[in-house]
Amino acid sequence: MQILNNISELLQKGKAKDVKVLIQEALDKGIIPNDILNEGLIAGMSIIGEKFKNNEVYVPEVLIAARAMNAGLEVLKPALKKSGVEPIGRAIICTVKGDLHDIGKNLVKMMIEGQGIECIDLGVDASGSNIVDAIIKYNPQIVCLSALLTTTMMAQKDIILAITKAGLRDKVKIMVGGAPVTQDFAQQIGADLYSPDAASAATLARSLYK
Ligand code: B1M
Repeated sequence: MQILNNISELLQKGKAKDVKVLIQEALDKGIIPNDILNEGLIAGMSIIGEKFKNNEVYVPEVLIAARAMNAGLEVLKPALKKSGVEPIGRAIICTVKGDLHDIGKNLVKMMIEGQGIECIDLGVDASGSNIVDAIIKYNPQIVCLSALLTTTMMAQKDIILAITKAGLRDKVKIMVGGAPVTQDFAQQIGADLYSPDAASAATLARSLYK
Protein backbone atom coordinates (compact mmCIF):
# COMPACT_ATOMS: atom_id res chain seq x y z
CA MET A 1 0.00 0.00 0.00
CA GLN A 2 1.44 3.38 -1.03
CA ILE A 3 0.89 5.13 2.29
CA LEU A 4 2.76 2.36 4.12
CA ASN A 5 5.68 2.63 1.67
CA ASN A 6 5.70 6.37 2.30
CA ILE A 7 5.84 5.80 6.07
CA SER A 8 8.76 3.41 5.54
CA GLU A 9 10.61 5.92 3.36
CA LEU A 10 10.03 8.86 5.71
CA LEU A 11 11.21 6.75 8.64
CA GLN A 12 14.41 5.92 6.77
CA LYS A 13 14.97 9.66 6.25
CA GLY A 14 14.34 10.28 9.95
CA LYS A 15 11.36 12.57 9.33
CA ALA A 16 9.67 12.00 12.67
CA LYS A 17 6.96 14.67 12.29
CA ASP A 18 5.95 13.46 8.83
CA VAL A 19 5.91 9.84 10.02
CA LYS A 20 3.50 10.82 12.80
CA VAL A 21 1.21 12.69 10.38
CA LEU A 22 1.13 9.79 7.89
CA ILE A 23 0.45 7.22 10.61
CA GLN A 24 -2.50 9.27 11.79
CA GLU A 25 -3.68 9.50 8.17
CA ALA A 26 -3.36 5.73 7.75
CA LEU A 27 -5.32 5.15 10.96
CA ASP A 28 -8.01 7.59 9.81
CA LYS A 29 -8.24 5.63 6.54
CA GLY A 30 -8.98 2.51 8.58
CA ILE A 31 -5.73 0.68 7.84
CA ILE A 32 -5.12 -2.07 10.39
CA PRO A 33 -2.61 -0.86 13.05
CA ASN A 34 -0.60 -4.10 12.77
CA ASP A 35 -0.16 -3.50 9.02
CA ILE A 36 1.02 0.05 9.69
CA LEU A 37 3.50 -1.37 12.19
CA ASN A 38 4.81 -4.22 10.05
CA GLU A 39 4.64 -2.80 6.54
CA GLY A 40 5.45 0.81 7.47
CA LEU A 41 7.59 1.19 10.57
CA ILE A 42 9.29 -2.22 10.88
CA ALA A 43 9.82 -2.43 7.11
CA GLY A 44 11.59 0.95 7.15
CA MET A 45 13.70 0.06 10.16
CA SER A 46 14.72 -3.25 8.58
CA ILE A 47 16.00 -1.43 5.49
CA ILE A 48 17.99 0.96 7.71
CA GLY A 49 19.32 -2.09 9.59
CA GLU A 50 20.54 -3.70 6.35
CA LYS A 51 22.14 -0.45 5.20
CA PHE A 52 23.82 -0.04 8.57
CA LYS A 53 25.18 -3.58 8.27
CA ASN A 54 26.56 -2.83 4.80
CA ASN A 55 28.09 0.49 5.92
CA GLU A 56 25.75 2.39 3.61
CA VAL A 57 24.47 4.48 6.55
CA TYR A 58 26.08 5.23 9.92
CA VAL A 59 25.06 5.67 13.56
CA PRO A 60 23.60 9.22 13.19
CA GLU A 61 21.25 8.12 10.38
CA VAL A 62 20.25 5.07 12.38
CA LEU A 63 19.59 7.24 15.42
CA ILE A 64 17.34 9.67 13.61
CA ALA A 65 15.47 6.77 12.00
CA ALA A 66 15.10 5.21 15.47
CA ARG A 67 13.74 8.51 16.77
CA ALA A 68 11.22 8.58 13.91
CA MET A 69 10.27 4.98 14.71
CA ASN A 70 9.64 5.81 18.36
CA ALA A 71 7.65 8.93 17.40
CA GLY A 72 5.53 6.82 15.07
CA LEU A 73 5.01 4.17 17.72
CA GLU A 74 3.65 6.82 20.09
CA VAL A 75 0.87 7.65 17.60
CA LEU A 76 0.19 3.97 16.91
CA LYS A 77 0.23 2.83 20.52
CA PRO A 78 -3.38 3.66 21.51
CA ALA A 79 -4.66 1.87 18.40
CA LEU A 80 -2.57 -1.21 19.16
CA LYS A 81 -3.79 -1.38 22.72
CA LYS A 82 -7.09 -2.98 23.51
CA SER A 83 -9.40 -0.30 24.83
CA GLY A 84 -11.00 -0.31 28.23
CA VAL A 85 -9.94 -3.79 29.34
CA GLU A 86 -8.84 -4.38 32.94
CA PRO A 87 -5.31 -5.81 33.05
CA ILE A 88 -5.27 -9.60 33.40
CA GLY A 89 -1.81 -9.57 34.91
CA ARG A 90 1.48 -7.76 35.17
CA ALA A 91 4.87 -8.02 33.46
CA ILE A 92 8.22 -6.31 33.90
CA ILE A 93 10.17 -5.52 30.74
CA CYS A 94 13.63 -4.14 30.07
CA THR A 95 16.67 -4.19 27.84
CA VAL A 96 19.50 -5.84 29.74
CA LYS A 97 22.69 -4.42 31.26
CA GLY A 98 25.11 -2.91 28.74
CA ASP A 99 22.50 -2.69 25.99
CA LEU A 100 20.82 0.54 24.90
CA HIS A 101 18.64 -0.78 22.05
CA ASP A 102 15.03 -0.18 22.99
CA ILE A 103 12.95 -0.19 19.82
CA GLY A 104 12.24 -3.93 19.87
CA LYS A 105 11.66 -3.84 23.62
CA ASN A 106 9.17 -1.01 23.18
CA LEU A 107 7.36 -3.03 20.51
CA VAL A 108 7.19 -6.12 22.69
CA LYS A 109 5.87 -3.95 25.52
CA MET A 110 3.20 -2.46 23.33
CA MET A 111 2.08 -5.83 22.01
CA ILE A 112 1.97 -7.34 25.50
CA GLU A 113 -0.06 -4.36 26.72
CA GLY A 114 -2.33 -5.01 23.75
CA GLN A 115 -3.05 -8.41 25.28
CA GLY A 116 -4.34 -6.71 28.42
CA ILE A 117 -1.21 -7.27 30.51
CA GLU A 118 0.11 -4.29 32.43
CA CYS A 119 3.78 -3.69 31.61
CA ILE A 120 6.24 -2.05 33.99
CA ASP A 121 9.06 -0.72 31.79
CA LEU A 122 12.48 -0.58 33.46
CA GLY A 123 14.04 0.94 30.36
CA VAL A 124 17.48 0.01 29.06
CA ASP A 125 20.72 -1.12 30.74
CA ALA A 126 18.84 -2.95 33.51
CA SER A 127 20.86 -5.02 35.97
CA GLY A 128 19.94 -8.09 38.00
CA SER A 129 19.45 -6.00 41.11
CA ASN A 130 17.17 -3.55 39.25
CA ILE A 131 15.00 -6.50 38.25
CA VAL A 132 15.05 -8.17 41.65
CA ASP A 133 13.95 -4.87 43.26
CA ALA A 134 11.20 -4.48 40.66
CA ILE A 135 9.91 -8.04 41.20
CA ILE A 136 9.64 -7.32 44.94
CA LYS A 137 7.97 -3.95 44.32
CA TYR A 138 5.53 -4.87 41.52
CA ASN A 139 4.91 -8.57 42.00
CA PRO A 140 4.73 -9.45 38.28
CA GLN A 141 4.00 -12.89 36.84
CA ILE A 142 6.36 -12.40 33.87
CA VAL A 143 9.81 -10.87 33.44
CA CYS A 144 10.71 -9.96 29.84
CA LEU A 145 14.37 -9.48 28.92
CA SER A 146 15.49 -8.03 25.61
CA ALA A 147 19.09 -8.15 24.29
CA LEU A 148 20.25 -6.96 20.87
CA LEU A 149 23.98 -7.52 21.10
CA THR A 150 25.88 -10.79 21.14
CA THR A 151 27.91 -9.16 23.92
CA THR A 152 24.84 -8.52 26.10
CA MET A 153 23.00 -11.83 25.61
CA MET A 154 24.82 -13.25 28.61
CA ALA A 155 23.38 -10.48 30.79
CA GLN A 156 20.07 -12.34 30.40
CA LYS A 157 21.69 -15.30 32.13
CA ASP A 158 23.16 -13.04 34.85
CA ILE A 159 19.70 -11.64 35.52
CA ILE A 160 18.15 -15.12 35.76
CA LEU A 161 20.90 -16.05 38.24
CA ALA A 162 20.25 -12.89 40.27
CA ILE A 163 16.51 -13.68 40.39
CA THR A 164 17.28 -17.26 41.48
CA LYS A 165 19.76 -16.08 44.12
CA ALA A 166 17.15 -13.70 45.53
CA GLY A 167 14.78 -16.67 45.98
CA LEU A 168 12.27 -15.28 43.48
CA ARG A 169 12.70 -17.73 40.57
CA ASP A 170 9.49 -19.66 41.35
CA LYS A 171 7.44 -16.47 41.45
CA VAL A 172 7.97 -15.46 37.82
CA LYS A 173 8.15 -16.82 34.30
CA ILE A 174 11.09 -15.40 32.41
CA MET A 175 10.84 -14.62 28.69
CA VAL A 176 13.92 -13.73 26.64
CA GLY A 177 14.24 -12.36 23.12
CA GLY A 178 16.10 -10.02 20.81
CA ALA A 179 17.81 -10.47 17.46
CA PRO A 180 20.77 -12.68 18.54
CA VAL A 181 18.74 -14.79 21.00
CA THR A 182 17.54 -18.26 19.99
CA GLN A 183 15.35 -20.98 21.46
CA ASP A 184 18.49 -23.04 22.20
CA PHE A 185 20.15 -20.15 24.00
CA ALA A 186 16.99 -19.50 26.01
CA GLN A 187 17.01 -23.13 27.14
CA GLN A 188 20.72 -23.06 27.96
CA ILE A 189 20.35 -20.07 30.29
CA GLY A 190 17.24 -21.44 32.00
CA ALA A 191 14.61 -19.07 30.62
CA ASP A 192 11.01 -20.32 30.58
CA LEU A 193 9.97 -18.71 27.33
CA TYR A 194 11.54 -17.52 24.10
CA SER A 195 9.97 -15.54 21.33
CA PRO A 196 11.51 -14.32 18.05
CA ASP A 197 9.19 -11.35 17.60
CA ALA A 198 6.88 -8.97 19.39
CA ALA A 199 3.62 -10.47 18.19
CA SER A 200 4.44 -14.02 19.33
CA ALA A 201 5.90 -12.65 22.59
CA ALA A 202 2.49 -11.16 23.31
CA THR A 203 0.63 -14.35 22.39
CA LEU A 204 2.98 -16.38 24.58
CA ALA A 205 2.57 -13.99 27.51
CA ARG A 206 -1.22 -14.11 27.12
CA SER A 207 -1.20 -17.92 27.07
CA LEU A 208 0.17 -17.96 30.61
CA TYR A 209 -3.12 -16.59 31.89
CA LYS A 210 -5.42 -19.12 30.20
CO1 B1M B 1 22.91 -1.10 17.09
N1 B1M B 1 23.54 -2.89 16.60
N2 B1M B 1 24.57 -0.78 18.06
N3 B1M B 1 22.19 0.66 17.42
N4 B1M B 1 21.55 -1.52 15.91
C1 B1M B 1 22.60 -3.76 15.92
C2 B1M B 1 21.82 -4.61 16.90
C3 B1M B 1 23.58 -4.61 14.98
C4 B1M B 1 22.99 -5.98 14.58
C5 B1M B 1 23.89 -3.76 13.71
C6 B1M B 1 24.84 -4.47 12.76
O1 B1M B 1 26.02 -4.46 12.97
N5 B1M B 1 24.30 -5.04 11.73
C7 B1M B 1 24.83 -4.66 15.84
C8 B1M B 1 24.95 -5.86 16.79
C9 B1M B 1 25.97 -6.87 16.32
C10 B1M B 1 26.11 -7.99 17.28
O2 B1M B 1 26.02 -7.89 18.46
N6 B1M B 1 26.34 -9.14 16.70
C11 B1M B 1 24.76 -3.34 16.58
C12 B1M B 1 25.86 -2.70 17.17
C13 B1M B 1 27.22 -3.35 16.97
C14 B1M B 1 25.73 -1.51 17.93
C15 B1M B 1 26.85 -0.72 18.64
C16 B1M B 1 27.89 -1.56 19.39
C17 B1M B 1 27.47 0.17 17.54
C18 B1M B 1 28.68 0.98 17.97
O3 B1M B 1 28.58 1.81 18.83
N7 B1M B 1 29.78 0.65 17.35
C19 B1M B 1 26.05 0.20 19.59
C20 B1M B 1 25.81 -0.47 20.96
C21 B1M B 1 25.17 0.47 21.97
C22 B1M B 1 24.71 -0.28 23.21
O4 B1M B 1 23.64 -0.82 23.22
N8 B1M B 1 25.55 -0.34 24.23
C23 B1M B 1 24.78 0.32 18.83
C24 B1M B 1 23.97 1.44 18.89
C25 B1M B 1 22.80 1.60 18.17
C26 B1M B 1 22.00 2.90 18.14
C27 B1M B 1 22.01 3.66 19.47
C28 B1M B 1 22.61 3.76 17.05
C29 B1M B 1 20.59 2.38 17.67
C30 B1M B 1 19.62 2.02 18.84
C31 B1M B 1 18.56 3.08 19.06
C32 B1M B 1 17.48 2.57 20.00
O5 B1M B 1 17.18 1.40 20.13
N9 B1M B 1 16.86 3.54 20.66
C33 B1M B 1 20.96 1.08 16.98
C34 B1M B 1 20.11 0.40 16.07
C35 B1M B 1 18.82 1.10 15.72
C36 B1M B 1 20.44 -0.86 15.52
C37 B1M B 1 19.73 -1.65 14.40
C38 B1M B 1 20.07 -0.93 13.06
C39 B1M B 1 18.25 -1.77 14.49
C40 B1M B 1 17.76 -2.38 15.81
C41 B1M B 1 16.26 -2.24 15.84
O6 B1M B 1 15.74 -1.38 16.50
N10 B1M B 1 15.58 -3.08 15.04
C42 B1M B 1 20.40 -3.10 14.52
C43 B1M B 1 20.56 -3.80 13.18
C44 B1M B 1 19.38 -4.69 12.87
O7 B1M B 1 18.68 -5.16 13.74
N11 B1M B 1 19.22 -4.97 11.64
C45 B1M B 1 21.58 -2.80 15.34
C46 B1M B 1 14.13 -3.02 14.90
C47 B1M B 1 13.48 -3.76 16.06
C48 B1M B 1 11.98 -3.75 15.86
O8 B1M B 1 13.96 -5.11 16.02
O9 B1M B 1 15.15 -4.91 18.25
O10 B1M B 1 15.43 -6.99 16.80
P1 B1M B 1 14.59 -5.87 17.29
O11 B1M B 1 13.31 -6.47 18.00
C49 B1M B 1 12.52 -7.49 17.41
C50 B1M B 1 12.94 -8.90 17.82
O12 B1M B 1 14.32 -9.05 18.08
C51 B1M B 1 12.04 -9.21 18.98
O13 B1M B 1 10.85 -8.46 18.73
C52 B1M B 1 11.15 -7.26 17.99
C53 B1M B 1 10.11 -7.00 16.91
O14 B1M B 1 9.36 -8.04 16.52
N12 B1M B 1 12.45 -8.90 20.34
C54 B1M B 1 11.97 -9.65 21.38
C55 B1M B 1 13.23 -7.92 20.85
N13 B1M B 1 13.28 -8.01 22.18
C56 B1M B 1 12.50 -9.06 22.54
C57 B1M B 1 12.16 -9.57 23.79
C58 B1M B 1 11.30 -10.68 23.85
C59 B1M B 1 10.80 -11.26 22.70
C60 B1M B 1 11.11 -10.76 21.45
O15 B1M B 1 10.92 -11.24 24.99
C61 B1M B 1 11.23 -10.64 26.21
